[in-house]
Amino acid sequence: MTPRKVVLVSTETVITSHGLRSLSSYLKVRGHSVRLVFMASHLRCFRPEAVLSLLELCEDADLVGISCYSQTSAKAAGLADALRGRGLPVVWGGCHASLVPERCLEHADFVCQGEGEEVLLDLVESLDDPDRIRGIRNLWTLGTDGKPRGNPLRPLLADVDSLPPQDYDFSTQFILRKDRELAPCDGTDIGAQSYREVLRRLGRKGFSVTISRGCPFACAYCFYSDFKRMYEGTGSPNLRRKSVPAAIAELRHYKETLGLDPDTHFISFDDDDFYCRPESELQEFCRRYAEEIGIPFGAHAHTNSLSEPKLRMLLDAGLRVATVGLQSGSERINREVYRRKGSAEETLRSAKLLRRFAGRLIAPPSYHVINCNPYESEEDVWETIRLFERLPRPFNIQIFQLTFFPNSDFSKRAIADGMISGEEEFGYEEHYYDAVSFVGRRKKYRYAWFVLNLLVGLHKGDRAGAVGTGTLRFLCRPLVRRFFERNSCFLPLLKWTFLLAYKHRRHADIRPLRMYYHKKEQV
Ligand code: B12
Repeated sequence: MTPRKVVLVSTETVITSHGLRSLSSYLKVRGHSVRLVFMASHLRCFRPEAVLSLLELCEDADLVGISCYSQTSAKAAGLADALRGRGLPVVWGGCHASLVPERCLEHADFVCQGEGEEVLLDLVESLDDPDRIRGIRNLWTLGTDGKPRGNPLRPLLADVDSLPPQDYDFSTQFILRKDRELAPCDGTDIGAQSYREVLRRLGRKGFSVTISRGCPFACAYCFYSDFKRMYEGTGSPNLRRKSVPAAIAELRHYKETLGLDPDTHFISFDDDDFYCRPESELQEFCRRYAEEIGIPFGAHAHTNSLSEPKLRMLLDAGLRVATVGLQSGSERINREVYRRKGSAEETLRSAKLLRRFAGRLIAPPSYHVINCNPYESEEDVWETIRLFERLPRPFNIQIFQLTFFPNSDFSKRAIADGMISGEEEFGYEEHYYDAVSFVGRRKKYRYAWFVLNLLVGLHKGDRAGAVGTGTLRFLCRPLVRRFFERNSCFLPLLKWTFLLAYKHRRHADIRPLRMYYHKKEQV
């Protein structure tokens, strides 16, 4: 097989890119040469110099792959057009391409739907044979009639242990500097996005990784529920966990090749629910992690998976930051709208459990909450606010505005239910921290949504996120609520208060990281 030159480009604003790094390694171990390009920029569209710089880098490529989430899909489309303008064949993949393959095919020669390793390899190895390309499963191409044509999906890889570690060979990686020019990656750029505030304050370097694929749940607002539906009938397993030996071997690989050090680094496990492994498996993982890796870490949990035995094991292994998906204080919204298991009482149980072990964490537990959901009644929003009052302090609240993704089941349902009118209200091109944009766009209960947004950050002592507890109590008074609800002309006042308070919010109260592996604290 002729070795091919492939360039893989990400338009995401962070350079974690687990998917793209995995694709790159998969091709490299099969003898192809790959360059990874991170077009990380917060601008709404790329500067012409940046596009030119990419075109230069791709000059001799046999194939260019583009990856993005829906957020930067417009930028990805622009790059794909420019690359094709130079006669370069372009394949587009990732969750956005999986949701709207026909739309992406307007800008690319091929679109990969779903998991990409085997698909990309098949494509790279069939570049001279259009007939073979047309038969590649998961691939969308234009038929001879000029209409988009998608092949059936192959089952998901069952053996995730066989995947090589993600590609962190900086000598073949490039990053956009100052929004203008591509420069070689120097390794200082890897980071754990999920805990960046914690890391900044600790002065530690982050590293993000996942040791599973998929999620045991299928919450309606997450792309993963669409992904599960797409793969129905293909005989694919839902959640694929790396075995303990394979996970540890991969972590050791990163530790050795990237010089990750327990004294200076922190690992962010990006798995949707790190606690979902069976207890015996988690115990084995934790034992080996403490012995062989020993780097403090953070991990996400679903309230249903969090249990005392699991939490103890993880703390002994080095868990120091815990994040938990709470989403809404309203059981109705969690169950009927988000299709999430778990009641408010279970959330409180998990919160109490975390509170008991708080001394072993370096930051208070962090709860994730979704705001600006048009399905909520105003009372549902206040119920979430009231739930915060019942959670044991201190804790940290992170608020994400509800985003609808194009062609997802959830957005179709919301349109059919009359909750949103169309794509102009989806908000997927915005950052889901951008409260002002979402509240303005959705309009429904601007007052309640603003108050909830004000609660982002640390809840401790007399603080309730970005405001004091006294201010919160004042804002929740029925008279004040009624005043703002009736006199919407005063809402901009609240918006500016929010912007100011948000700017000065304190995002976590962090203790210096203790050398837990020298001195094990007792709880
Ligand atoms: C880990 C994670 C993060 C991490 C790391 C992200 C990263 N780039 O690695 C962090 C915390 C940084 C993050 C951030 C965000 N995230 Co996020 N994240 C996830 C999570 C939990 C797992 C993603 C993952 O690593 N999957 C495993 C890898 C292997 O899969 P993959 O990336 O999809 O790649 C495979 C295929 O898609 C395909 N593929 C991908 N690219 C390409 C390219 C080519 C050419 C081909 C052929 C194939 C191909 O092959 C890959 C390998 O099989 C998912 C939820 C989930 N369960 O999927 C959400 C998810 C991906 N995130 C989401 C969102 C919205 C975001 C943000 C935009 C949120 C925001 N800020 O507003 C940011 C974007 C980052 C940025 N600013 O650019 C959405 C995306 C939905 C959508 N339609 O776009 C998801 C699906 C969650 C949800 N709400 O539904 N995220």
